[in-house]
Order: sequence, then structure tokens, then C-alpha cells
Amino acid sequence: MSPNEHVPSMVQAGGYFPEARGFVDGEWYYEENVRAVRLGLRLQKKLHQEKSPFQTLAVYDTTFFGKVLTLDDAVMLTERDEFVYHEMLTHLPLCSMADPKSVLIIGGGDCGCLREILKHESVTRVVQVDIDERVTRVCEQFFPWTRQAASDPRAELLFDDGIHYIDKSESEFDLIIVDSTDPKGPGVVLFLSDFYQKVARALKPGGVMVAQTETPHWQAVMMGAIYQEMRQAFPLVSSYLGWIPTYPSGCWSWAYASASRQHGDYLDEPRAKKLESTCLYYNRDVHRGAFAQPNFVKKILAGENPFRALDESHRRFLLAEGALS
Ligand code: AG3
Repeated sequence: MSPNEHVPSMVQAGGYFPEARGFVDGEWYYEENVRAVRLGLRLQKKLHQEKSPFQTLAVYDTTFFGKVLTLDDAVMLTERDEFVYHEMLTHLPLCSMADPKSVLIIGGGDCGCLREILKHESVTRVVQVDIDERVTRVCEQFFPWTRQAASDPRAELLFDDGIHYIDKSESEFDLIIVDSTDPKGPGVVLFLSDFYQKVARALKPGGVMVAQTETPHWQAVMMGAIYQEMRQAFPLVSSYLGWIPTYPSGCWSWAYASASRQHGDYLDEPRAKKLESTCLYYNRDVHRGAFAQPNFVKKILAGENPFRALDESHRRFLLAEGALS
């Protein structure tokens, strides 16, 4: 059992609410979360769909959001707002370091993170390990940045299980970025303390891990459990927020974790300033402000569930409906 009665283990959290599911209905694509809320994107047409050995990939065209990539029917990116996610997962940690040289991306097959990392001249090596080569190949076909980023001489693209790769790595990276899908199915391992411990070992002294950690609005229990797992591997863990309209609830969180580095210890002002002109989201004000936490998020990070009564009543409803086992 979990040491904190309010925060179930990651495994229990996984079953707390059903996973996201997506479907096309006429000219709309809907992503449904916790069987209670749907986001609808108006479609132009389906450009691609396939089943890889790992997941179902689809690319849609829309007039408003541009092209949209889904994996297992969850929205991974749209051309309209992917900049938020990719800029926040890369520039925020990279501008928190004086001279970052080596970066590892776990996941990230669409190469959005890679594209942003390559803007940093000090970085000489970026290893990207995504289990599913098809994500990269399909994105190369539909998103203009993928091919360009993937062919950069500083980039090393491996198609392998991130856990295998990180097992063999020790004190190698200044920054490790976990650009994963939701914690479900085989992807859950990327949210467990065992994995985070391996990440901690693969970091150089003073290194940082950042990871996507879902939404505090619909997934308080899940988010609390993720941070609990992380704290078992890293003494210093904080969380930052950003706004991504096509992700569940639109409010997204990321973790900033390290053995020795506190967020806010350092910001390379001149480098961040130079970078800002290439960004649509990231700037120095956003960098500092992103760590400000609304009270309900503070509670989640402290292991409480501010929506406990509502969550429990929804669970009773889902149980009666047979949507939970
Ligand atoms: N990573 C996935 C974020 C999770 C979105 N979840 C959802 N729509 N249910 C995005 C990968 C982009 N490089």
C-alpha cells in the first residue's frame, strides 16, 4: 500500500479512471477523458491510419488545427499548439543550465523536442530512443520539421525500448526528457520509480530530468501518484504548468527533477533572451512563472486529492455502469 493514504500507487492510479479514448463521428474527432468530458476537433479528412506493432497511429487534416497526430486515439500534437509542449519540455531545462552538451529523449518520435533542442548551440549530442519507428516515419511524411531534425548530424535516432537503453547508460547526459504518451498499457513503466531511478543514474552530476505528467484537472489521482514515484528516485522534484488547448483540460504539467538542482537555481538570461525570438511560448517570464502553482495543484503535489468527493462519486457511477472493474 501507498505510504500516503490519499495517493494510491501508480498501478492503482492507472485503474482509477478509464483511459482516454478517441473516435471519429462524422466530421468531428472526439477525445474522451475519464468517461466524462470530450474535446472535439473539426476534421477535414483522415490522411493516414495504421497499426504498428506497438500502437495505432493516425494523422488527420483540419482547417483550424492543421495536421493532428493521434496515438492509440489520444491527441499527441496539432500543428496549432504543439509549440507549447515542445518548447516547455526543452528550453526551460536547457536554459536552466550553463553549458548543456548531451541530451537524451525517451519517446519523442515526432521529433518536436529534438527540433527545439537543436536550437541550442552548446548541445553536441542528442540521443532519441523511441520504441516505435513508425511514429518517426509517419511524421516525416506529414510534419515538415521531423525529417529536418532527424537528419541533423548531432541527432542519433534509436528505435528501441527506452528502458533497455537507459539500463546501459551511466553519468552520460546533462538532460533527460521523457516525452511519453499517457500512463497506460505498456507505457506505464515510464511513470514508475524503477525507471526514474535508472534515469537518475544515467544523468551526469548536476543533470536534470523533465517529463510530461498529465493534467491536474482531470487526473489528480494519477498526477499525485506520478510525483510520488518520482520522489522515490529524485530528492528534488518540482512541477511546472503550461496551456495546451488540444490536450485534456488544456492545462498541462511537467516535472523538473534532479539530485542536486532546484528549479530557479539558475537561468541563463542572455541565452534565453536570444532564443525567445524563435519561440511562440517560451520566454524568461514564462520560465519563472511556470513554477507558480495554484492551490489545488499544490495539494495534488502534496499527495492530497482536492476533488476527492467528486472523483469518488464519479467512480461510483462508472462502477455501476460497468466501466470500471
Ligand atoms: N506526448 C503525449 C502527451 C499526452 C497527451 N494525452 C492525451 N491527449 N490524452 C506528446 C508527444 C509529443 N511529442
